[in-house]
Amino acid sequence: MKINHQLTFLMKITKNAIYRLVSKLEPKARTKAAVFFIAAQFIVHQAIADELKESAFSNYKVSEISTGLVSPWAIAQIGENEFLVTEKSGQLRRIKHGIISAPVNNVPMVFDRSQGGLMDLVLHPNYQQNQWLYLTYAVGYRKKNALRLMRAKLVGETLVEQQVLFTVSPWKDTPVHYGARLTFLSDHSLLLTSGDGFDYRESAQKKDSLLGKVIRLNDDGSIPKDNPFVAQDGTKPEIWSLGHRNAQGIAYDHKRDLVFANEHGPKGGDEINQIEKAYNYGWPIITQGVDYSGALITPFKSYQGMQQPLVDWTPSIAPSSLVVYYGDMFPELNGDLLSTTLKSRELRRVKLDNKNVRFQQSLLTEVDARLRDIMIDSKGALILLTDDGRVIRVAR
Ligand SMILES: [Ca+2]
Repeated sequence: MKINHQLTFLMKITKNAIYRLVSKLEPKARTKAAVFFIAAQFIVHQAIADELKESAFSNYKVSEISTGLVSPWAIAQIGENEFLVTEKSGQLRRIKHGIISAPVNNVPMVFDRSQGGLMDLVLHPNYQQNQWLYLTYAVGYRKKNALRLMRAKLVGETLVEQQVLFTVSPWKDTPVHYGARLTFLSDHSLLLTSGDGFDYRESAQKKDSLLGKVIRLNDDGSIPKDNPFVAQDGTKPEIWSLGHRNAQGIAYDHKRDLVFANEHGPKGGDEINQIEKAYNYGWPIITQGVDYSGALITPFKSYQGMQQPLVDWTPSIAPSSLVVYYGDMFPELNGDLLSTTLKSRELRRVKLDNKNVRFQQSLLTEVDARLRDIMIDSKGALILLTDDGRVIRVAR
């Protein structure tokens, strides 16, 4: 594990420094120094053991809440034992005490093809008072489609008061790389990830295009006045940050007041970025990855004015959603970034030390599934969606 490497490295430096000091001492003092050195080594070894023990994620139970969903994409909790879940082909369903309902009525028609369809589902921070559900989905057809954001209320088994809030422009003719994840910030504005559409990767650097961006809107779809490019001619005022490829996880960390997003790289170069207003995250000018063919995308791995990722995953693990864990059930995970993955069939844990990565760990490999979405339930348990149609609960 990484942490082990760091501490071992530290020990080596300390050891060399001590040898240099000791060699200058009188014989009697050397004996004392040797005793001190052995004690110091013991303390460092103990520190490694403590750190590993303290950080271990164990003593948990994996249970299945439901099975039989078809390509579920997102899940949100609406009651004690009640969830809403999207299926990519266009169904919104309730799950109550594990029982999956018939599709909710009046869900908008979606463009269901390849990576497009009904995608994210997030509750307004004041959902208990206002009942607003936010949904993202692909609209259009093969030659002209786009990512759309809408909100609505679920009354009985029907979506009512539907409002289309936003549609990404320009429209595109590829059914892939939508992004489509949502998170609310503390001021109740929201961030939406918009993918580069695959064939339009150069657009990720263009401020007159909404492809390859993180977008910020107010909860009613209007454009916040403090967005970074509202006053610039020839730019899209919805842009919050640029240079993204296909971000499928975004999370607001309310304790640190930071936003994190993960994104798919090409072959290699998957990333977690800490998202800041107006920052450029580099795609496709900088990346650690190469094209699927193995061809070089760019000669640059760094470039002035472009942010390096907080985490680079080369080879790719295919990150699909992201949360920052806070809860009473698993204190050892508090403040950790938890990223579901498709390709590497694990939950990737990233422990931070301030804004730096302390270590990473692969969790839940025994579930052995492509993990599509994660949420923390009201008790602090982890709720996971698998591509093979299960809702899984990880609890203690
Ligand atoms: Ca990047």
